[in-house]
Amino acid sequence: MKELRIIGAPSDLGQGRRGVDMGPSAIRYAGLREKLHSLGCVVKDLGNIDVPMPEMHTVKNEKLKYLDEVLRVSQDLFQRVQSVVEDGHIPIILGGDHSISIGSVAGVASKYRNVGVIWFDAHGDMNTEETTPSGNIHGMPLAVALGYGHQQLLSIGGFTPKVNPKNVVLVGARSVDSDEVRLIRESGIKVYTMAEIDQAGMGQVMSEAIEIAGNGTDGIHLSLDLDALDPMFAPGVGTPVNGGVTYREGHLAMELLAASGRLVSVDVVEVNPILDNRNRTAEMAVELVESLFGKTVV
Ligand code: B3U
Ligand code: MN
Ligand code: MN
Repeated sequence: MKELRIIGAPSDLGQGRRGVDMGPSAIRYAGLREKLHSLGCVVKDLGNIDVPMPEMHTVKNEKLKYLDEVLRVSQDLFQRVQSVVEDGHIPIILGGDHSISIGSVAGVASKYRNVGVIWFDAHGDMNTEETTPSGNIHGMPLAVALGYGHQQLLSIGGFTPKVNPKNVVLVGARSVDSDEVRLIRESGIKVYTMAEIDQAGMGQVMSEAIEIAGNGTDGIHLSLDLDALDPMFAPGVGTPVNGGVTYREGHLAMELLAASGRLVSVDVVEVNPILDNRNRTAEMAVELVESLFGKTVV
């Protein structure tokens, strides 16, 4: 079995509120390494990358807040993730806000040139500087992976696009901006909204998602935004949206991905301990990752 490598990316540069920079600590405190070890995984924690604090920098472009700093973080994370996948291991990247996936997807795709992506999220993360209502880069990483957005963000890793839309699936969407919808439609990615999960069931949705992200690809990258889950189960996120994935649906999704045997890397993002209820969201994140790496009942 492949070995696991934990990399912390404590960045909150990509969104409006402080707190997600503490995500990696909260997830470690919830016992990530120990629990994966108990499952029989060989896992090493590589520590955190260095991330500048927003207070020490100014916003130069209201449509791309902290662009220079996000670029630096992305470049650093790209290199770390690339070296883990080059060694043949599976990186578990702990955010931080979702802008960190610009670097992690670049790193994974540098080895697995034809990687499929399952993007678990309440949001589309398909904004660009033209469509963003907030200027927050955490609303843009899926667009960047697909080759849309600011040139400097696209150039992380030295190639664009990172992924082919025919192997990209967004699961759990229920809050998409009016101008963001156009790019989602145009891009040709597959979207499973909450309505579709309700209709078909998470089992069916994930079987299809794995088929799409896995079909002819070198593996599957999971980008797990905890706000995909219902705030009842994951209250500690920056932008909670009602009507999300339940505890049981979340676990089923991870179990089906585990069973596929196709996972090559995972991001765990948007855990905000300040907004959390006794570290419940970080604990939820750890439980989901346990299911993702093979935890079963019997
Ligand atoms: N789509 C909005 C809000 C948002 C995106 N991602 C999160 N929130 N977590 C935006 O600002 O782009
Ligand atoms: Mn997101
Ligand atoms: Mn989100």
